[in-house]
Amino acid sequence: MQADSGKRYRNECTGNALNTVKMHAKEQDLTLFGSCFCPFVQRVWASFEYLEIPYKYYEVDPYKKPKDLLEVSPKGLVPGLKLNNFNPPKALNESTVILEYINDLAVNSTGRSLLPPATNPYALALVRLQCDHVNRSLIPSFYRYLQAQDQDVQINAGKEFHESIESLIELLERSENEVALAVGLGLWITKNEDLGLVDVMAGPWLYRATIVLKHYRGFELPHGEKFDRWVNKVFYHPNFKSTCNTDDLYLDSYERYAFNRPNTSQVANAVNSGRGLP
Ligand SMILES: N[C@@H](CCC(=O)N[C@@H](CS)C(=O)NCC(=O)O)C(=O)O
Repeated sequence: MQADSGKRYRNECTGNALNTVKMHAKEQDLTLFGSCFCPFVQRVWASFEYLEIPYKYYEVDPYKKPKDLLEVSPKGLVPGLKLNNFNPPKALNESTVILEYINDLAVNSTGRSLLPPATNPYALALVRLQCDHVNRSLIPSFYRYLQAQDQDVQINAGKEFHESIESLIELLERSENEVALAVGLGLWITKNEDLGLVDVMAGPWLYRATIVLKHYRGFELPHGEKFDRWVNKVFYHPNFKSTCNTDDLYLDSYERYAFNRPNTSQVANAVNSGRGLP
């Protein structure tokens, strides 16, 4: 059993993510309020890169809740998005809402999209089913597993996380089998090289699972030809990779979850008290 070494979460990006921060330091119409370790931020951040929408990246400490963060995100959670082209500026919060917003902006400007075309409502609905599963099952089970302390609870939580990944695979296969035109279905589809909504929705937790759950819980992602190929396509996609930090940043930042320190975060408190995530 490892011991809690008291490491703190980081507040400065490293590796590829740091290079990307440096390239997005100039004022723009949109400011992304982010924190280097945060998977909810990474969803939006990788999407900004993919959609080719100009933005400024602004690092904040969401646990200190600075005033400028609270102005854009009422609970002081990252990501937040500030819309500087309004006077006075407007703001949005919630990663899924911000994602839909910047995707709509892109459809009307750069022409890029993370989603199937609006002319294919069934394909869109299948992608939304995948994303709903990620939010309501994959993400809560990731934190339950990481925060579980007793060994038998850990074993069960690990099974639950594993099963949640298997259910996601079924939903990915369903879209592949049921939708003829694969545009917008993301990297699961063999010939697709474009990021899709489910890739950015799930990718940040799967990525952290390979580093953090592996280190603290000895977890391995399930293996299978199609799943391995998908996961690699997501992790090595240039727009995902450019928002990844070095492994040490995640190991340090998640130690507080792995030892379930009191008051780690709003997410950790929600998991401990059996409430839905904030
Ligand atoms: N539902 C939110 C969750 C965002 C979230 O929980 N972000 C964490 C960082 S990973 C945070 O800001 N935590 C601050 C806190 O716990 O006070 C979203 O999807 O944007």
